[in-house]
Amino acid sequence: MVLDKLGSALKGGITKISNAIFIDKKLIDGIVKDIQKSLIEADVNIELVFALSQKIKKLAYDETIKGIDKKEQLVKLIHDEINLLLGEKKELKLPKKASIMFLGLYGVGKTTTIAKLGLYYSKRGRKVALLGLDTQRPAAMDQLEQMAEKAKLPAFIDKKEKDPIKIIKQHEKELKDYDLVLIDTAGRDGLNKELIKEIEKLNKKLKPDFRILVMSADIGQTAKTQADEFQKALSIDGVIITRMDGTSKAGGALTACAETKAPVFFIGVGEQIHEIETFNPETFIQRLLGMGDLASLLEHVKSATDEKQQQRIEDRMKEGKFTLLDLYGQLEQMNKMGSMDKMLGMIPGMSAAKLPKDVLAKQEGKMKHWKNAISSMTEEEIENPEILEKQTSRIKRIAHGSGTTTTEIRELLKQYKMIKEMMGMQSGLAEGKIDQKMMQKMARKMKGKVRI
Ligand SMILES: Nc1nc2c(ncn2[C@@H]2O[C@H](COP(=O)(O)OP(=O)(O)O)[C@@H](O)[C@H]2O)c(=O)[nH]1
Ligand SMILES: [Mg+2]
Repeated sequence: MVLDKLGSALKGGITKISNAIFIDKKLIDGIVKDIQKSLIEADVNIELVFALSQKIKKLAYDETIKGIDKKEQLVKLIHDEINLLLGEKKELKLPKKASIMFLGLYGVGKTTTIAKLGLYYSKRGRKVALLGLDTQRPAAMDQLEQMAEKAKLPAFIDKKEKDPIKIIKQHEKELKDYDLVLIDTAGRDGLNKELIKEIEKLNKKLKPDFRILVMSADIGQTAKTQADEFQKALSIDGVIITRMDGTSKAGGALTACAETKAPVFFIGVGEQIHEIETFNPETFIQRLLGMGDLASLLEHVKSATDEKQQQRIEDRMKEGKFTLLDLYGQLEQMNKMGSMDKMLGMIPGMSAAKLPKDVLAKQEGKMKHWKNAISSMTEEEIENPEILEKQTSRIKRIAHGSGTTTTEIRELLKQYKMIKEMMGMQSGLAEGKIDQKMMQKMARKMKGKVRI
């Protein structure tokens, strides 16, 4: 589908928020960065992107909102803001008998869209006729005729006449038998005076119920200027965006229309005659997220956050069981240079193991990755890291979700095991099971292995 990358960034962000044990600055900064990158890649206006980022950060850093409330509010905020970017849903409400005039520059997909819509509405019980008024391009009438044939619709054209008003007059009577008339007009390279004059003339003669501007998605944010210009010169009722299938700039075109408040009624998603869809921001975002509506998104957050489970982990920590969560806490503390020394200092015999400063610096970067990896784990995995060794698919999932490598996660597990062992020895020491000498011997042995 279009905007795949944007979809996976949003989905990834929401999943990370749902699964995270701590909503900390690093997690949020990472998510915001991913969303920003994909929105900018989709050609969304940079100011809108930064405004969205600021809103996410402001909420995330708000200390007064905690736990699951914060998670829910964050997910809702992302959902609603993306929805706003895409604009409000506005349906094209056709009366029983209607005519629509299509406007647009050369090659934007007017003729194709008219045939697509003709088929769309005839399938829904309308008696549709196509009227060809593009007298500018030599093959325009043939093209409309061929496309009408594909859609099994009548096309009212004149291959020789150069004056569109005369073509209208020729067919005026017959067209009265149809309840939906779709009118193809000529484009130009740009919106010049000649085009405006011609459309005004046709508008006066035909008095169509709707004037719809056709634009191609590959113009991206320029859609805003184009919609504005057409709106100023001739009043338009809405927009159809074609070629949503073939361009990375589709996000730019959609959000630009939302900014100008020009409703997008349909989107063209391919060259084939059936490849047209009504545009509804809510269903569009549901498809981007691949996760139903807002209610089901919030359900997803709830099911990923089991508060009782979280409390249990905390209780067990108090009992002295060493989980990855402990390690996470330790890593939090260790963001400051040298704090690794302090931790080692807590273990008898290890304080002697003075580490060179560059080793510590390197370790800082590694820790950031570990922290991200732990954020991507489930509670079960944090509590029993042993299951990760048994199921390597879990390691892959965590690496993928946290932007780390499986090697880094394996290393984290190795460190966890060693520290756990040391902690065990420490408590053994306290209970008098291990003597100081033996402890120091072990510590020296570990010095080469524990790369912290
Ligand atoms: N991929 C894709 N191509 C489209 C779409 N709509 C139109 N086209 C193609 O765009 C080209 C120009 O279309 P046409 O209808 O002749 O544009 P017009 O000059 O505005 O009438 C044709 O090759 C169409 O097949 C769309 O939604 N997706
Ligand atoms: Mg055409």
